[in-house]
Amino acid sequence: MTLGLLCLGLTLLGALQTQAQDSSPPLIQSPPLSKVPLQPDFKDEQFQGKWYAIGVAGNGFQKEKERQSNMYSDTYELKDDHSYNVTATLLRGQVCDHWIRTFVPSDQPGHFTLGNVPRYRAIQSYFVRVTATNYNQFAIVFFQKMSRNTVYFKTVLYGRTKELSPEVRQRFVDFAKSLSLTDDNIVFFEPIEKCIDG
Ligand code: DBH
Repeated sequence: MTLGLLCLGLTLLGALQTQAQDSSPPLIQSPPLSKVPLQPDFKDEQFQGKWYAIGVAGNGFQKEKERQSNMYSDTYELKDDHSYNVTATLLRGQVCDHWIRTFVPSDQPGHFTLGNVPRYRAIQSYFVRVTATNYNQFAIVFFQKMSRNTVYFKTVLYGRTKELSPEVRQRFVDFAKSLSLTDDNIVFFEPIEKCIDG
């Protein structure tokens, strides 16, 4: 009897230990969308065109794992119904990958949902909010997706050029930290030429 309890106790202890080793730190919670700033008087026509992704920060990102990630580009094209076709262009190994999504305008200018969500297995909801932009130099965009009942969020710093001023980069870092993210969640990409030029 006593031996039995001892065995049970040791087994439970072992299980707890394994669990502690397996589990990653808890995810930083997404702010409610209503708390995420929105670019006032958003102009969808001016926002069109090619943006370089200069950096990303989010609760699913860790600097260590993203070390030396390549810069990619997102090209926004307005359709007649004022949705955007967004083409991501990225270098994967030695090949250029293109990936098209649709952002459908929502109740407020600058706020979008992902079109055709059922096409993306595992995605339950997806929102995009243009937090700040001056259209001709930089943009800070907030993305939130729910996948497998978990809410992930990220913010991307876009540039019309591959370099941005230290002030704009700092503004992005400050914004990320206002979302409870830490330096470890903020990644700046390696500028490249392949695929994203031209
Ligand atoms: O677009 C995404 O894949 C995405 C959006 C919000 C993402 O990878 C994330 C948060 O971590």
